[in-house]
Amino acid sequence: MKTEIVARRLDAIRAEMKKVDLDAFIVPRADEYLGEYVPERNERLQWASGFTGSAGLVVVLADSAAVFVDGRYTIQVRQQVPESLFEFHHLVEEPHAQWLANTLSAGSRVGYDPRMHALKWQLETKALLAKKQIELQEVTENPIDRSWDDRPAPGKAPAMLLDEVYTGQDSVSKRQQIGELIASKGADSALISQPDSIAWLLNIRGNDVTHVPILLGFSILGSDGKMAMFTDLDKLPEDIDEHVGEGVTFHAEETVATALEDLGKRGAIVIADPEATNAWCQLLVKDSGGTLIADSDPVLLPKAQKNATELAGMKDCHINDAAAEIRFLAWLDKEVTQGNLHDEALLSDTLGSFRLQQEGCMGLSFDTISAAGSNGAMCHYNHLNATPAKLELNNLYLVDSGGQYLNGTTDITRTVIIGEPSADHKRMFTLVLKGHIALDQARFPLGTTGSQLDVLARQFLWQEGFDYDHGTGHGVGCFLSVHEGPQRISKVPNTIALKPGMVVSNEPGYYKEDSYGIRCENLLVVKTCEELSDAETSMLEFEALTMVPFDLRLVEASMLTNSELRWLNDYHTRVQEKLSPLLGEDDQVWLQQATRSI
Ligand SMILES: [Mn+2]
Repeated sequence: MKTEIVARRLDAIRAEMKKVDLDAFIVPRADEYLGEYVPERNERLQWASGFTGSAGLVVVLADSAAVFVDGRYTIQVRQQVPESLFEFHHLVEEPHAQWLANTLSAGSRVGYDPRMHALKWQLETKALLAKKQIELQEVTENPIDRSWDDRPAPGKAPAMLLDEVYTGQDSVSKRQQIGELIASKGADSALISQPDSIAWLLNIRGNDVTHVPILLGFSILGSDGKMAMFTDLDKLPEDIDEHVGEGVTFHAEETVATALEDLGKRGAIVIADPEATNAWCQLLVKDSGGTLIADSDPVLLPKAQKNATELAGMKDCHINDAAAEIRFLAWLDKEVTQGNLHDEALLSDTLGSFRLQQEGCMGLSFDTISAAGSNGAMCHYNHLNATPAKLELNNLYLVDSGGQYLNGTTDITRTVIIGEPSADHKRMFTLVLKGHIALDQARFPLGTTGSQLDVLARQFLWQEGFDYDHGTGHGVGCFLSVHEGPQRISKVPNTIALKPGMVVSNEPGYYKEDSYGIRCENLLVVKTCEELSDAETSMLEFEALTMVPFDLRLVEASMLTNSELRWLNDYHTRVQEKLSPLLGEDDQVWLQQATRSI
C-alpha cells in the first residue's frame, strides 16, 4: 500500500485516540469472532498498516507505530508495511505488551477494543501494564471503524441447512448432549462464540469467510439444550426453525449485549472459554452480576469425535479429492516431460480447478501452498505474495492443498521431483516418509495424547541430526475448519487424549533453507484397534483417509525396513484399487506405475 495512504490512516487513528485521551491503541488481526479467517470488512490490521498476513498486531502511538509479526512473515511485512512509519518487531520474541511496558511512561493510557481480544489476553495485558502504572483502557467505539470511510458492507450470503444425511445427528440431540455437559460442570449456560461450534450445533453452514463454511454470530446455550443465536437474520433460510428443531431462538446480532447483561442480572453461572471468546462478551456477563467459569468450549470434544455418518462422508470425500490430486500429479508429470516448467500459480490454479470439478466440492479448505524448489523451504509460502516462481528442473515441488465438500474436509501435501532427484533429495524424503509411516502404523492405549506420539514422526530425522519447525498433526473438521482442536500431534504439550472418530493430519517434513522443502501429509482417523485379540488394554490405531501415491522416484528403498516397504506397497495397492475406477484411461496408466510395488 502507498505510504501516504497508510500515513493518512494512522493520522486518523491518532485523531480518534486524542479524543479519548489515549497514548496508544492496539490493533490485532482478529475480529470479534476471534477465528482464523476474518471477512474483508474486518481486516482492520491490513487497513491500518498494509500487512496481509494471517497473524500479527499493530500498536499505534502518538507519533510512532510498531508492527509485530512472527517468523513466517518477517520478509513479507517489510514488503508491505512502510518502513518510514513503522518499527518492526517479532510477535513472539518481543511481545507487544512487554514492548508497551518498556516504551511508555507511567500514567500512560493504552486503548484496546475488547471485542477484538480474548479475555485471557485482556487479563494478562492489564496485569503486565499495571506493574508499570500503565492503564489498559477499553474503547467503546473502535477508532478504525470511525475512520474507515469505504469499509466493505457486511456480507449477505445466505446460510445453508446441512442435512442429517451429512451430519448424522440432529440439532436437538446435539444441544441436549452439550447441555448435559454444561450441567455437569455446575453451570446454567455456556457462551458458544466459535462459529464452527455454532455451525455444528445447529447443522448449518455459512459463507461469511473464505475457506471455512461458517455463519458468523454468537450464541448462548443453556444446560436444558435451549439456544439463543445472534446473527444477521437476513441470512437465515425460511425453514430454519423446522431444520434446527425445538428450543432455538434467533435474534439480531446487535441484541447480544442485552442478552449477555440479562444473563448476568439473573446471576447465571456461565461457561466461557478465556482464549476463544472475546473479552467484551465475557465482561458483559461478569460486570452485570454473572459468574464466569473459565473452561474450554464444550462443543470442541464432541465435534472432534466424528460420528459414523461423518466418518463415512470423510472417507468418501477423500476418494473424490484423491481423484483430483492424482489427475493433477499425472498432468504435472506429462507437462514436465514435455519441457513445460509451469509457474506456481498456474499449477495451483490447475489443481484447484480439478478439485472444484469433483462432486460435492464447495471450495478450497485453505490457500494452496504451491512451492517450487527453494520456496518449499518456507512452510507457509504463498505464491501470491510475490511473482510466482517456475518449476526448477532436478528440484522438488511441494503442494499442500485441500477441499471443502458437503460430506467432509480434506488436506493433503505431496512432494514430487521435477526431473531427476539427487541422493540428498532421496535421503531426506525417505527419512520424512519413514516418520510418516511410523505414525500411521502406531498403536496406542486409550488416554494417549498427540504430544506423546509426535516423536514417532520425528525419530528418523532426529537420529540423523534433523528436525522440522512445525507440529506433526492438527485436527480437521467435517465440512468445517481444516484446523480444528482440541487434539493435536505436536512437541507442544497437549493434554487431550486421542479418541475414536478424531481426524488428525500426519505431516512430518524437512526444510533445507534456500534449497527445497519436503512434506508428506495424509489425514488419519483414530479408531479402535480390532486386530489385537489378546490386548490387555483398549488399544487405538489410525486409518488413513487420504488415498494418493507418494512419489516413488524419491524413495530410497534401501533405507526402508521390510515392514515399511510392506506398508508402502499395501498403501499403494489400496490407492490403486480405490482410485483407478474413477480415472480416465491415461490417468489409470499413470496411477499403475505410480503405485507399482517396490
Ligand atoms: Mn495440514
